Amino acid sequence: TANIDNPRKKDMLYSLMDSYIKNDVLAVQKSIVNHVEYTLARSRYRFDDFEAYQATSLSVRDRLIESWNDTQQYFREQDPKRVYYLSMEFLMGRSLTNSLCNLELDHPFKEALTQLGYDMENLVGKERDAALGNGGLGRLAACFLDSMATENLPAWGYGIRYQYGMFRQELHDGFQHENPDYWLNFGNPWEIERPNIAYPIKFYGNVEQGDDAQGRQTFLWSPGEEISAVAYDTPIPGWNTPNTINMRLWSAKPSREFDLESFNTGDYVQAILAKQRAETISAVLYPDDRTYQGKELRLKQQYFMVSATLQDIIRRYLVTHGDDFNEFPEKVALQLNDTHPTIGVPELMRLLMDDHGLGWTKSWEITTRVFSFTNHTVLPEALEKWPVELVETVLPRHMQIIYDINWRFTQELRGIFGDDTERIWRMSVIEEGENIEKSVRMANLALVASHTVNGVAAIHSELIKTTIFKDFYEIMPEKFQNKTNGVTQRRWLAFCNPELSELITETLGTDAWIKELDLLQGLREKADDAAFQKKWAGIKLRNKERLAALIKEKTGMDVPTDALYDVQVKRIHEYKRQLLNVMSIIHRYNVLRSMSSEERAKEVPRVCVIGGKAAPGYDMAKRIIKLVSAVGDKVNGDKNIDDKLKVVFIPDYNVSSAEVIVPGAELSQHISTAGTEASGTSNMKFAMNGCLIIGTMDGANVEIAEEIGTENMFIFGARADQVPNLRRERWNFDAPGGFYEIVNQIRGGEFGWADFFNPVMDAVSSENDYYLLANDFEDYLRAQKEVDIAYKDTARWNKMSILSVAGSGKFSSDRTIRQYAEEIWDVKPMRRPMPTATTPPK
Ligand code: IMP
Ligand code: B1N
Repeated sequence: TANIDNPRKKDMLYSLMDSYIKNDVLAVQKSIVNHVEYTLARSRYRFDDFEAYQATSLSVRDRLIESWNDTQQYFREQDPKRVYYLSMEFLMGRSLTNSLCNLELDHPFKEALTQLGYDMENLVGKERDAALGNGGLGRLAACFLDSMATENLPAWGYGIRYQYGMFRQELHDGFQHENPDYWLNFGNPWEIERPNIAYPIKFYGNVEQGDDAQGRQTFLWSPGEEISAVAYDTPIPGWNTPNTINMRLWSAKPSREFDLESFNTGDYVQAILAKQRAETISAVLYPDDRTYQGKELRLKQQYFMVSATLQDIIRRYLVTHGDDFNEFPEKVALQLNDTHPTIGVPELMRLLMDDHGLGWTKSWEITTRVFSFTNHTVLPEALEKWPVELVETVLPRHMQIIYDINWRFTQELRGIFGDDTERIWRMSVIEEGENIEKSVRMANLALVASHTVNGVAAIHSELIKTTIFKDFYEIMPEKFQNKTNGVTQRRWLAFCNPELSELITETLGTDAWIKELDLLQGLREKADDAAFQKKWAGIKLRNKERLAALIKEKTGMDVPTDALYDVQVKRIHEYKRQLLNVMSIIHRYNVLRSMSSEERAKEVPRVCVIGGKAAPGYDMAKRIIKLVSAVGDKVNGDKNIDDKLKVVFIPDYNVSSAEVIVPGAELSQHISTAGTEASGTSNMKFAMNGCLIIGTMDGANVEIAEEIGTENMFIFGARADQVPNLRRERWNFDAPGGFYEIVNQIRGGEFGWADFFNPVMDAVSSENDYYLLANDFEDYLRAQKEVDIAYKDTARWNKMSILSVAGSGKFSSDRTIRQYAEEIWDVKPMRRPMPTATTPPK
């Protein structure tokens, strides 16, 4: 900064960097070869594909950094209100194609590499996925970053730089095995380490109360452990904008200052080793999706993330505002991605009160004006509850603050409800009672402290008002909003399906849909056009060939391309009902076997693809994976069905394989029990790529049906409002004979492993059938039959496919983000001006 204050020096520095790096083919080649030689220290005459990938990425990163620096500089000058998206997960996937295409540099880079003798597609395949997330929630955060950059919002993503991302799934004999994903092994060219941006993070110890000179109470937290959070930045470019925003991930390092005495008194080597253990905090992503485990390390991770983040945000604020916090809520919006970062509420209170000397009232006013909270599930097993004893041990000062927040809140409740203790007991941030462990309900804490809470699809946002948050809705209805999820059409259509993307651009006469997805409506008028349909189908066929190649690569299996590609890829979970899918596959198999070969010849051939990971401790989900494989083993080897049915389990489903699977699918399954899937986002991706949906009226399916029309989907099953009753009546529900026939087939060992599958069958038998498979089974088969009928009518199918794409405009995360910005954050777009070569930055 000393240089910036001196105008002569500033001019001199500016002249050293005359303008942005050039992007002609020769300049690109020079920068790649420079990185080969000077960064990787390889010979420019000899570097392999992986090194070419690294050097290419680094030269893309150089360009990102220019744009990033100028965007951040501009924001610093203008000091707009910023939004901070706090998330324990960012499922980014690969960056090379995305960055190049967002910067619109894909052509010169491709040409540059071709001339050097490298194939871009090959290099792209060398990149490891950044899999710092479990599934939908983490991928949503990644799509949001892309949209926030594209919409020019002054936004930041904050999270953890896990050394081990989501495990890599392998199947051995049909059983899932988890392998560590040490994704940083060969370096990560997209990140910038910031050793200077580091904050102390404290744990354990005790709090001493005292008085200051003015006689105010003071709280001195003497921690038992202190570590350091170091920043790693990943630039996030927008599309068709000069803005590049930042994702800042924290990595745990031993702190330097703390604990020096133990080095002098005790065993030096032991002291070093003890410090080294600090790094375990950011070591590994918890691979549990929607089940909360109550592990101490997870609580420490959550606190680690929010404490570093809030210290960073306050530091940034203080630079321009001095020690005056009055404007803080006009400059800062904090979005909690589920309750995972909710310990940030007492942390902000602590920082304002104990570190910056504000009183309770002022601190609470600020806190409640900056936080808002997104709920992603109504499944009770996902609601976070931390044992008070644990919080007291790990974060003693925070436990005091939580008690204080709750004391004031329950006082308020008593004012409203008098002695309706039952209700106050339910709404309390602290859960206590006979035979239950006293614990902190994080959702209640988030609700009390946030100005807004939102669900992620219309049906889900209604449901939370009548179920998990009913009591809160009754006294604070104004806090409740809906923000239907979306996905970025850049990654999930424009870049992963280039042929379709080109046809869309050609047809609409503009590529503006890449930013304004509603323009896809313009495809409607082409839905019946035979020539257009032919092009459309041709593109799908080539995408199916890519998918078939992926299946071959991952499983060794050959699948025909003239079959209907039927896909269900998502985390394996009972509520998502992969089992229902498997049972209908068995039904199809039975029908095919019972037919004469003439009858069979008329049947639509199907390739049924299932993929997804089971949480390592989720026994039932793992058994379901084995069942898919067992059914595949039997069906795929059966010579009596004339190859009319293939069953494939694609191992290690992740973002980069989704980018091939989604464009190649023709039918995709989103068949959760109504009322259980908060939104779903892959349903949107499939619809956008011309894949038809078979699904229940759950999550965002409901709105997809509104947009593209139920006649263009295959809807079945109980509706959410019927589910509670159906559950109560399970015991006297007379399941269709066909359902139990299949249960008995599995129990009888037709697919082997009979004993192993028994618990799975028990879980769907009579009154145990919590997810109502038996109830929805027949209607599901009916919908499947309609799929076959529609598929035989090629013109009709193609029309439905075109109309799916035409109707998917609503599901752009750009739309979602605009709504968050306007209706929750009050953050305005701020596009930086393009620099000119002659004017140095102010
Ligand atoms: P959904 O649950 O089907 O809506 O999928 C959410 C999104 O998460 C997918 O479209 C993928 O982009 C991403 N994802 C990546 N890996 C996984 C996984 O193992 N399970 C589920 N989703 C994943
Ligand atoms: O969040 C997605 C939704 O589209 C899905 O419907 C929803 O199931 C998913 C604890 C979760 N809900 N809850 C989680 C993930 C990790 C974890 O540790 C819960 N994920 C969802 C995006 O809104």
